[in-house]
Amino acid sequence: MDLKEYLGQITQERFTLAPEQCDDRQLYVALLALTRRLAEERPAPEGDRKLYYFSAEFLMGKLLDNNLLALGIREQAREVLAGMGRDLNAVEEREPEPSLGNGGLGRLAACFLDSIAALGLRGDGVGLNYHYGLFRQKFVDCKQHEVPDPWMEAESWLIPTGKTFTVPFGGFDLTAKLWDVAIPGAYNDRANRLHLFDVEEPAGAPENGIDFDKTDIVHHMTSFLYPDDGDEAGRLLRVYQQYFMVSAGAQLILQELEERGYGFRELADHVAIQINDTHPSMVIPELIRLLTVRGLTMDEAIEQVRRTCAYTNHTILAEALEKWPLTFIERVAPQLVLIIRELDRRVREACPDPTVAILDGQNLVHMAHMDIHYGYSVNGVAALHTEILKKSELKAFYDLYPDKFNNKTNGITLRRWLEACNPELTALIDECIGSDWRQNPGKLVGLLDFIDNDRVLEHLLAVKHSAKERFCRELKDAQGVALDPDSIFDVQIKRLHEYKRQQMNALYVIHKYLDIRAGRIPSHPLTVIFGAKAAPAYVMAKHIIHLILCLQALIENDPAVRPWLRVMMLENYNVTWAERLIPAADISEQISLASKEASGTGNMKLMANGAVTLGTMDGANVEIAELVGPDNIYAFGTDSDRVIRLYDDRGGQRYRARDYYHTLRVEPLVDFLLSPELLDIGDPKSLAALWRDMKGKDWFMALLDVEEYIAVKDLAVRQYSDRKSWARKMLVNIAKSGYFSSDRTIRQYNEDIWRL
Ligand code: 26Q
Repeated sequence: MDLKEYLGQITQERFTLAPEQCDDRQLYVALLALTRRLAEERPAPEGDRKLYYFSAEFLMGKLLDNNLLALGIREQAREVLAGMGRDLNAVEEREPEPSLGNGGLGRLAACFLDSIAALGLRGDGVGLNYHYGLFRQKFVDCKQHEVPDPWMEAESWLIPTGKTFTVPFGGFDLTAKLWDVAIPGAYNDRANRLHLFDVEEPAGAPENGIDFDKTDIVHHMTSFLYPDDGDEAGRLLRVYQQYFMVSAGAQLILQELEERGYGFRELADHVAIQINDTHPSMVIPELIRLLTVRGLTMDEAIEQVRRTCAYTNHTILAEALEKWPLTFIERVAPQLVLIIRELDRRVREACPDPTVAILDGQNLVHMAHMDIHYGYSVNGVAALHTEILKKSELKAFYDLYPDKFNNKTNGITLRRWLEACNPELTALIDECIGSDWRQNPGKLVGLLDFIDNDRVLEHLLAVKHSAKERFCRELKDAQGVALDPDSIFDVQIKRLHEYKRQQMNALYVIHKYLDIRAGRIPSHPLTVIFGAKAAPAYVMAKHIIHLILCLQALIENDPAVRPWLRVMMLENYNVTWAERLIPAADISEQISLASKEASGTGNMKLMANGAVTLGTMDGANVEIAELVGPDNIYAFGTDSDRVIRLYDDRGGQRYRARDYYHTLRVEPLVDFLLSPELLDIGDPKSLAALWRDMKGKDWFMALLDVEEYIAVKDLAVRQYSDRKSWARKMLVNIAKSGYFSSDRTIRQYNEDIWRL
């Protein structure tokens, strides 16, 4: 194929223009059409067993660059454009980012689709096509505001399939219309699909923020991901969404099974379903229902489903473990109620322990329990997390089914998170060790041969500096703020949650601010960068955003402090911002309260781009620490065993925030929230609420580790000045990041769970 000619054909068809006459937007539309066509034409990978990955979120990010790369035409496209005096990057800027996810779980699903396709495995994603996404974040008066994020344009990656399915809700039927996004595999000529279900008549965008009539289910089914569940209508809408997704998805699976020429009694031989957290768990009773409608007995249907479904757990936070009142299911999908009762009855018959039942005393349906009893695999997402599931959170289940439990440490696609987002580092790696590491990321360890090579170390520092300069330009263009690329970029990017302890990082900023004001100047200027969205109804998370934005405003206007310390909270942090910022990061903040972060995946992305982790022994940080060794990570904090004991009521060891607050070093930092200078900028009510919570409750124990955190971070800042030694740390981190390729993770899922 002559790419230039093909592009010319498309711009003629669409705009009656030659490519040279098109503006960036038109070139984007033409490249989108071209890429979409090439991907769409690819056949599915071979194999008579097929995976369906069910997830409420798919945080795909922009797709043009990634798809050009997978199709093997990225360099060609770049050259064709360059030949016309145009820049592929500028064209790619025009693409809107799909807003179909929220955080780690959604981005993991996207990395997995990329790897499944790259490995030539047959596996599709199943989810919903949210029109206004999660929300777009705006900052007004140092506070987060939410507005709809209408990312879909007339020209998009969505392929109309013409397929529809009828979803039977209590009292009405609703048509689910199927759209597909093609997922081309790198290194092969096949493509999988992401199946996104939608309603036929979606509602327009709400006028007033993200408020809408949550009882208008038919039109708002696919408006937002995680609509506000502060009231019953919102909670019900979530259950409607979940059933809409799984019923349509289950019908699609059975339709494809028939088309492939298999009988319904052969489901488990030809299909694997991965349930990404509990949001798609109703696929279990729904499939059982559909199979019995198609002639299977209850026993047969349960057996097929039990051999088909596998469940991934992403959290041990109690508030995230879904429990729905059976009365909700009665309203939404009454046909599932008898099935769920029957599933619960069988569990009770087999195991007397009431804590493993599906229905509890208040008739709440424990979704995870259903997954564990009626699936064949339960996996955690990092070694520590899986151990905690087995030893404490899900111990009763582990005792029942030890063979079902397994660990699959998360991974990231290095195609997006290194090759595409950091071309200069990629070129340096290629220069050192050749290009094999792409298909065999373990080979990145070859970089260790260069640990004493001054030229490579200097080159590495230069690549980092240039990424920082690039980020500064992009930030200046987008948000008008000019940062200093010579300062240390200290980066914390993740959803806002108390357990992730952005508030502890804010306390460090206060410490540094007070130090500088007192004349203690740090050895190197520091820029503390945050990116985070708070769930709209999560009040404490919003207080923390407010605090960070107030600190940012305070320091921006303080000429004595600003040369040494800056705070920057990015507005509307998303995949695109992550791709810009991660190559530029020096320090990777992974400071969750040990035991609470199941894995983390940003930690892996930052490591692969040469940032040094400053973190607790939580989630995959533990595995990072083992790989890089103590000299190449700044590890600190209370370990997970002790944290678990501190939550325990017995033995009088329970954590009390005030014991840690009333110390010489901590009290002034917390009390700074009520200082005149901060109250002058911020909302006194919000700051006081956060202050009260921190000193009196501090449920996620920020004060427990704050002193050690400050000491270790100060050490990192000091050691940054020894540039050669820092470059060695960077090199070791990059060299050891191959283990975290999602290609490795997917191979393990396939070998141990899917067997495609
Ligand atoms: C729960 C109840 C009701 C409504 C919504 C939810 C809900 C929504 C989203 C619960 C959880 C989520 C998202 C969880 C998530 O993103 N978890 C992250 O998953 C990553 C991939 O495994 C891990 O790396 C992170 O550690 C984990 O926090």
